[in-house]
Amino acid sequence: MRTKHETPILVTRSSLPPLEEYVEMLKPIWETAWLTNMGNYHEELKAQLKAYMKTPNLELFVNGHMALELTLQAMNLSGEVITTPFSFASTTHAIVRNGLTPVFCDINEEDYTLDVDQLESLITEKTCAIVPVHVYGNLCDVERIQEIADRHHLKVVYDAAHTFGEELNGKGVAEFGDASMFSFHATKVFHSIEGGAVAFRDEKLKDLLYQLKNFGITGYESVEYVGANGKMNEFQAAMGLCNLRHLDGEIAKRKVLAERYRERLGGIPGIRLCREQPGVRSNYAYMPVVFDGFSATRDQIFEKLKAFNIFARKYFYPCINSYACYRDQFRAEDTPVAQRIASQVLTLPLYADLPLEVVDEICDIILEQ
Ligand code: T4K
Repeated sequence: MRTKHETPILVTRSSLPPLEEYVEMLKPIWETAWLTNMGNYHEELKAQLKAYMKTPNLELFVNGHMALELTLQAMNLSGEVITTPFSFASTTHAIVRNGLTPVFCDINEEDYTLDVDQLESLITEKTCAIVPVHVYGNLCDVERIQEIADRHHLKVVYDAAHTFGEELNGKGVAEFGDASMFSFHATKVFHSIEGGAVAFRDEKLKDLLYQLKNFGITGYESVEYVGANGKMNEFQAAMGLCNLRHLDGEIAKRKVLAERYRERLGGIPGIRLCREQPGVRSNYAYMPVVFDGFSATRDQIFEKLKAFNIFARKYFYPCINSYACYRDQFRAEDTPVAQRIASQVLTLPLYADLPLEVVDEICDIILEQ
């Protein structure tokens, strides 16, 4: 007889370095009393991440959202931006908060990233950029997106929040498009408590991004831009440095769990898993499962798991073009695949220290009638 977990099993659980390791990192902060505003750890983390992510240009931010919002600001865009409704709120909010107009493109059935077959039909003379999302760590069709963007002279800014450390045929994911934003939130494969970064192609953005995250200050007596406060502090950077040391081991543990989910749930009629992408070194960020014609609906499975104190999440439901804050501005029916997948998808618990037996238990609960 299966029993309810005493402590809830949540969709994820932050990875933490050994406490002593982090405490050791705090000592220099106490000695110097330098807590934020681009301190030593900030610079050290930036250098290490450039190497890890194989990217020459990178700026750190207080969180992924500010990284995206300020990158769009730095590009000085105006008009329409084509994006996906199947993402976290941040993607579209970053566009709208820059005074830009989102235009929603539907997603494909295979990996839930932008449907590139529809993309070009949405381009108008007002389009200035494309903001695709490598959702769940699934890479977009970067080649076709770039080819379309080049033909229409559009910027491409990837929301790569879920894609830290991934590679396509040995190429770091940070190398695609004009810029890519990464989230280092506590719930991510790699985190700095809160945090984020943007990798970018045009070296000229370097100073501008640095200034925009510091109120637009360009010198002791000059403020040239209407910037924001997007700085990563030293406590965040110290956590990032610690976590980076353990990252490869964390990803390896996630891989074992993700493979077990695939083994147990793959090939079951009515259950769809994302297609594994050839040439991609995955970070196993999320475990999305689509219930389409299964004996139970997504919502029934969600409740079934909840009865055992297991909390999967409906990432990303509802679609952004159905949010109350965007009421009457968009037609959710224009992106039918996104609407459908959002109503069928459940992201199952996946984190490095999740016991393999719990993965089996989750699969048993899903599969038993
Ligand atoms: N673009 C995309 C595609 C994104 O997914 C995100 C963030 C962004 C942009 C923006 O990046 P950031 O500005 O956040 O860096 C969570 C995260 O807060 C958010 O970062 C993430 N996406 C989103 C997908 O998930 P919630 O509202 O679901 O978080 P919450 O508090 O319900 O936490 C989820 C689970 O994580 C909890 O059940 C337990 C675990 N958890 C949570 C926290 C806060 C921990 O283990 N430790 C923790 O400290 O948004």
